[in-house]
Parts: sequence; C-alpha cells; structure tokens
Amino acid sequence: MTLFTSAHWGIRTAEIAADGQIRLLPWPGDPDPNVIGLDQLEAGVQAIRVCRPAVRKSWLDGGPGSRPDLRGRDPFVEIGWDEALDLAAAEIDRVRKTHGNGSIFGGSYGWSSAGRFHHAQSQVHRFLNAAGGYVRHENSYSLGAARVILPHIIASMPYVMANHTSWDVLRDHTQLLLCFGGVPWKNAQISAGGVLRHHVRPGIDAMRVAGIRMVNVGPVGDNLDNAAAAWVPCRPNTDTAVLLGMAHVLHDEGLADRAFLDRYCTGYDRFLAYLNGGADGTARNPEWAERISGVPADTIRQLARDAASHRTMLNMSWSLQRASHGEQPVWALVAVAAMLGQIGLPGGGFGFGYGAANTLGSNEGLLVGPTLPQGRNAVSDFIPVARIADMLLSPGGSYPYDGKTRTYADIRLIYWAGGNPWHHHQDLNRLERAWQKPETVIVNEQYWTATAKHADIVLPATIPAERDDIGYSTREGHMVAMRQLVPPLGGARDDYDIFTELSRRLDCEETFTEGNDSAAWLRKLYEQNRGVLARQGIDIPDYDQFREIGLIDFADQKAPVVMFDAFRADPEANRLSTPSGRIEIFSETIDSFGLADCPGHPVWLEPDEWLGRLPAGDDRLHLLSDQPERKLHSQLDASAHSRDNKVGGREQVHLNPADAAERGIADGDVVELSNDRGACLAAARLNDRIMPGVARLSTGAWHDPDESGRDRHGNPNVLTLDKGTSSLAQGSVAQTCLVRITGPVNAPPCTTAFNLPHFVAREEN
Ligand SMILES: Nc1nc2c(c(=O)[nH]1)N[C@H]1C(S)=C(S)[C@@H](COP(=O)(O)OP(=O)(O)OC[C@H]3O[C@@H](n4cnc5c(=O)[nH]c(N)nc54)[C@H](O)[C@@H]3O)O[C@H]1N2
Ligand SMILES: Nc1nc2c(c(=O)[nH]1)N[C@H]1C(S)=C(S)[C@@H](COP(=O)(O)OP(=O)(O)OC[C@H]3O[C@@H](n4cnc5c(=O)[nH]c(N)nc54)[C@H](O)[C@@H]3O)O[C@H]1N2
Ligand SMILES: [Mo]
Repeated sequence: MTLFTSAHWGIRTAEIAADGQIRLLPWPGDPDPNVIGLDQLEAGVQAIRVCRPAVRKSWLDGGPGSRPDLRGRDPFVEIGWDEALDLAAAEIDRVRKTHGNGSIFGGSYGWSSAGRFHHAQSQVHRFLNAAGGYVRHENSYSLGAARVILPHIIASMPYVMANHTSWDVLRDHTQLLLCFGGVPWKNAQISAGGVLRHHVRPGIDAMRVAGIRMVNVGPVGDNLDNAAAAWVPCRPNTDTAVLLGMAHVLHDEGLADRAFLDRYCTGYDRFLAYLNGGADGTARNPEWAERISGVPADTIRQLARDAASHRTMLNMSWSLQRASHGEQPVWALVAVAAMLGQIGLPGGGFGFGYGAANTLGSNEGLLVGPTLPQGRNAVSDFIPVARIADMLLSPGGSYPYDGKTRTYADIRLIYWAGGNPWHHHQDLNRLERAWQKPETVIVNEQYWTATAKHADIVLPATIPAERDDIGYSTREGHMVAMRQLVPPLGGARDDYDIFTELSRRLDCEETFTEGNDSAAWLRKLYEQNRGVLARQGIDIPDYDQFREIGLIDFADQKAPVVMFDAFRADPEANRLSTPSGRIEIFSETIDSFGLADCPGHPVWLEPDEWLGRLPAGDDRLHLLSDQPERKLHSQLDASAHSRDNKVGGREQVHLNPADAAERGIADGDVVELSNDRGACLAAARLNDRIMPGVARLSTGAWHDPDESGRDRHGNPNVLTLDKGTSSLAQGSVAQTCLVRITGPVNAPPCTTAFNLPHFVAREEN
C-alpha cells in the first residue's frame, strides 16, 4: 500500500525503510515535480521544532502585559500542557470578560499546512467563534488590491483565479503572450492546498515548441522560463503607464474594438477622455509612458499594434498590485484587454497570475472539496489584512476602506495559528513597536519562528507527517488520504486537540467539537463531500476505501477552459456580477467614493517610492522582494534545499553588474541594504537579467535582528514600506521600496535565525 502526504508544493509518497527512516518522493505521475520539502523530516529542520509549551518569562512572572518591549528577546520557560492550557484559557476568558471579544485579534493570516481539516487558520477561527468571536482579517497579502477592485470592475478574484483560460487552449490559439512580470515557474511549484500535476513549465514549453511569441515586460528578465522570450526592461511599479500608453495607441490608430466595448463594457468614453489629456491636458501617449517607465515609445507603440493584430493573451503577475496604487495595473490590464476585444475568445483576453500558482491555467475539473465549517463570528469587526500594525498602533483610529470609513479595534489579545507575521508583514521594526500593544500573544507553532519567539504563550503544533488528513485543492485534480507517518515530535499536539482542550476550559467544547474527535471529523467531512460529488454525477469510493487507495485522481474531469466565454456568447444571460453586469472601464461606484488615490477609471499615479523621482546624486535602488524559489515563504528555510541557495548562510540579493561595479561590490560579497526603516545584510549576486537601478532579495529568510535591529540573514521586510495600496483596498505595498546598497561588509556576523530561544528554569517563589 502506498502512503501519501500532501503539501502546497506537491503530493508526496512515503517509503518507510526497515530502520524506520521515512523517504518522501514526488508523486510519480507529476510531469514536473520539484524537491521542496522532501527533506523536511531531516534533523536540521526538526531541531528547530517547538517541542513543549513555553511561556515568555516576564509574562509568566508578571502576568499579562508585562514587559511587552521584551517580546522577541525574553527567555522562555517550558511548562506542562495542563498548566499551559489553563493559563491560555484563563487569559482568553479574562480578556473577553473585561474587554469583550472585540478586543481579541484572531486574524491568523498565513499559509499553514495543506490538509482540509488540520488547517490551522480554519481551526483557530472555529475555536474563537465558539469562544464568542474575534476581530478577523479580510483579503490577503497576495491579492490585497485585486480582491477589492476586481469585483467592482469585472468579477471576483476567486472566480477569476479558478477560471483562467487553460494552457492547452493557449498552446492551440494564442499567438502573442504579453507578460508583465513574467510567468515565474518558481512560483507555480505551489498551489494553496496541494498540487498533483504541475502544469506551468510544461505549458510554457508547449507554447515555445508551437512557436508562440512571448514578450516579458518588467524589471526582471529571468522570470519567464523561455530563452526565446523577448525582455522589455521596465521600471518597477510603472507598468500602468506602459498599459495606458498602449491604450492610447489602440485608440489613436483605430485599433480599439468598438463593437466589443459597446456591447460588453461601460465607461470607455470617460477613460478615453483621460487618455487624451483629461483635466491636466497630458496625453497618455507612448512618449509620456516612456518618460515614466523607461520603455521606449516605439516599443510600446509596436506592442499595441502587435497585440491588436494577433490573438493576444495579456498576463500580469500578482506582484504588480502588491505595490503603491496596486489597483491601477489590474484595472489598466482589464481596460487594455477590453479594447483589444478578445476577452472570452480562446487564447485571447487577459490572465492575472499565470505562474503565480499552479491553479492558474489548470484544465483540471472544478470540483468541490471537503470544508470544515467555521461557525458564526459574533464580532463583525475586521481589518484589511495588511493593516495590522496600523490597528495595533492606533486603536480607535479611523481609516478609509472600499468606500467606507472604519475604526480600528482596541486589541488586548492576539491568537495566531498557521501564519508568520514576522515573515509576511512590511516594516518589521514598525511591527516590533506595534506588537507591544496587546497584553497577551498566544501562538500555536510547529517551529521556533520569529512569531513564536515574539509570543507570550507558545503551544507546539504537529506537522502534516504527524497526523491524518485529507488533501484537496481547487482545480488540482485530486483528493489525497494524507497519512500520519511519524509520531508527534516531543509534546506537539494537533491544533484541533489544543483547541478542544481550550474550548473545554472555556465552556464551549460542544460547539467546537460537536462531539467529534479528528478521526470522526475526517470521516464526516469526506462522506459529506462524497454526497455532494455524487449529486454532480461523480462517484468516489467510501471513506475506508479512500484511506486504502490513498489517492483519487480526477484526470477524467479535465476539460479546456476559456475565461469569460459564456459572457461573450451571451452578455445578457450571463451578466457579470458588477453593478452594470458589464466590464466597468469607468466605475460609478468607485467614482462615488471620491478617492484621490483611486478615481473612477484606471490612472497613472506616482508610487510612494520609485526610481522616477530620485534627486540627483541619490543612488538608491528599487528593491523587489519576490517569492523564494526553494521554499514557501518562511517555511522550510532551514531545510538543506533552502540553505544550499544561501551564501555564507545569508540570502542572495541580485543586482545588475553595472550597479555592483559602481559600488565596488563583487559577486558573493556581503552587502548591507538600508533605508530609513531598517537594514539587513545579504550576499550580492551579479545578474544581468535584473535591470540597472533594481535589486531583488527574495522573501523567506527568517528574521534575525542584531542588537541594533539590523537583520543579519537577509529579510527584506525590515526595509519594506508599511502603507496601504490606496484608500480603496489598503493592500500591502511590499514591492514599493527604495534602498541603499553598500559593501563589501567587513567581518560580517554569523546568522542566528535558526537558534532556539533562550530557555530558563522557572524561579520558585
Ligand atoms: N516583502 C514581501 N513580503 C511579503 C510578500 C512579498 O512579496 N514581499 N508576499 C506576501 C504574501 S503574498 C504572503 S501569502 C505572505 C506569506 O506569509 P505567511 O503565510 O505568514 O508565511 P509562511 O512562512 O508560509 O507562514 C506559515 C506559518 O504557519 C506555520 N504552520 C504551518 N502549518 C501549521 C499548522 O498546521 N499549525 C500551526 N499552528 N502552524 C502551522 C508555519 O510553521 C509557518 O510559520 O507573505 C507576504 N509578505
Ligand atoms: N516557490 C514559491 N512559490 C510561491 C510562493 C513561495 O513562497 N514560494 N508563494 C505563493 C504565493 S502566497 C503567492 S501570493 C504567489 C505570488 O506570485 P507573484 O506575486 O506573481 O510573485 P512574485 O515572485 O512576488 O513576483 C513575480 C515577478 O514579478 C516581478 N515584479 C515585481 N514587481 C514588478 C513590477 O512592478 N513590474 C513588473 N513587470 N514585474 C514586477 C518580480 O520580480 C517577480 O519576478 O506565489 C506563490 N508561489
Ligand atoms: Mo501570497
């Protein structure tokens, strides 16, 4: 019998050797497997697990709110489970009774492990709902701007994500693939919930073999895995200007598809007025766009003509909207695609994130999967996810969001399970100040991450290899019986069992468990889902058989997908979910909000930080912090596969050889990146596929500040800007960031990111 487990980066089979050693292997049917996480059970990774409940010393000695300034530096005291659960439950109870459930933040954003039941974020939300409610988050770091703007202008992000025109259709129909931000294969290793068959590299390969032209606009040239693709360097955060320049050409040269715009869109004329000069008389022509983006006007003009004369798929990376005014590139992309009139045609239109994850462009069936119900939250309050430091720093403060004015809650307790804010948030030195606000921080974690180190109570959680679960993901073609392969390390417990114990102490056990243990839940969720699938005419085996066979492969459900084909065929019967039912190139709704930083149609607005406005003599570079190739965010940073990519134990910062030479930096040198927000060290790597003026430091290096706050390991979030994309969406702007780079740094310190915290014995009174 084959044993399976699943992770966001792939389905794995497990071999157990005679000596008990586990060997993980990619599922043999995967056409493009990767090796991420195959080494996750190795000693180096297991050594940094949380093994016992631990409490921050000052908190244990002085109670809630004691020395919050020492979070991240205080030693920990390890204690037994019963005492830890009593402490955590009593504290939740104190806070909810004294300040109300609206003072508990349970956002818990993050990519906790794959598996439909042991999904930490679902578990903590269900638990906090049972315990009376909590302040939640909306949206994601991934798609902060897009999730808010897309429903106003065309369709919801989940719809767009699950309905991208599939790779087989692109291969057969597309003539020009015009990308902004590439199609990064490294990112498509991942899909939230797990991947059975990796489609993206085979998809791009098939298009290359078919001779399809690919053009890649952006600051980085190595994010489209096709040596034949043309690279058009473009300043970071200026793609909107290029798109507007293209739009201007399409109109000016009579290439805009008027019939499509009339039948399927609203507000084109309002947009046109802006393109032609609008209020300030500035025509958004290619010459204007060149001054902003650095892309030659003739190139922009030719791209517009080529796009109009061929079946063209426009693609944009999610990263573009993770930037100042990130709503605008999304809207401009949709507007240009509408002007080209190919939305809904096979191989034409737009894609938003081919390459951002494996799902985009998948032709696997769109099936439902098992879902743990989360219960009802008695607290209605929420924040847009990336506004966490703002909330903690200004309780009671007001802020605009999606046309409304909202108020930040006064948070006394944070409960986090399944995410790493000390990886994902911007401006970590600001977060450090904000994080001192709550009286108590409780974290369930598998590893001693920076978030665990910044908690007051840390409860050790199991990893997927230590528990049974069900693996499933939208359009990934599988259901996997994930198997427990090893016993829990140390005292680690499943999040579910931790919350069961807490709910018992908080008198809400029945609501939380409904009388089920994990095994009963898995059977129940699976059987419920089997019923749903049966009603759609899809038969799957019963739960016991499923556990025997391990993997259900839905390959027979594959079918080509063309995004918006039904809308194109009949826009009346298949109205979009926008107010007009059409594509909104001008949005009355957004216009009615009266926002200077997000008016009623796509516009170019200067980013908060960018290369276009550097004073003479200012040699700062634009820092891009993209997703890491060898891990998922901060997960598995300590694995051999991730460490092998570090230089001297530090993350690599890629920069153009000319920029390096100007600064006297050689390949492999340790350099310092700095700005007014912070500083970090990294190892320089010279790369002529990074345009001059730009540097790239991938995310994921565990935060490792020295006494002065300088990160020794290469975590870009000590440098990034913590601001909303605009008052519409308030998304993260991680890609809007200028830095100085200097080096080489003499006698650089060793990294200590993977050290355990300091443990001390409890002082007996
Ligand atoms: N500068 C910059 N910053 C960024 C980005 C960027 O582009 N640039 N990208 C942003 C994006 S798009 C994202 S999605 C975020 C990602 O940010 P996160 O999702 O917060 O990052 P992860 O490292 O995946 O954190 C997941 C954490 O959950 C823990 N975990 C896993 N499984 C379990 C479990 O079963 N139980 C419990 N209790 N814990 C578990 C892991 O050990 C890990 O610490 O980062 C954002 N930050
Ligand atoms: N291996 C791996 N894969 C992942 C993840 C991971 O951590 N590891 N994370 C997953 C998650 S949660 C997400 S949200 C997705 C994110 O998917 P994306 O947001 O698309 O990923 P990034 O790697 O941040 O950026 C993609 C490319 O855009 C480029 N870029 C950045 N700014 C600009 C710009 O202004 N203009 C242009 N034209 N290009 C720009 C970057 O240099 C990079 O090459 O990836 C997912 N896939
Ligand atoms: Mo993300």
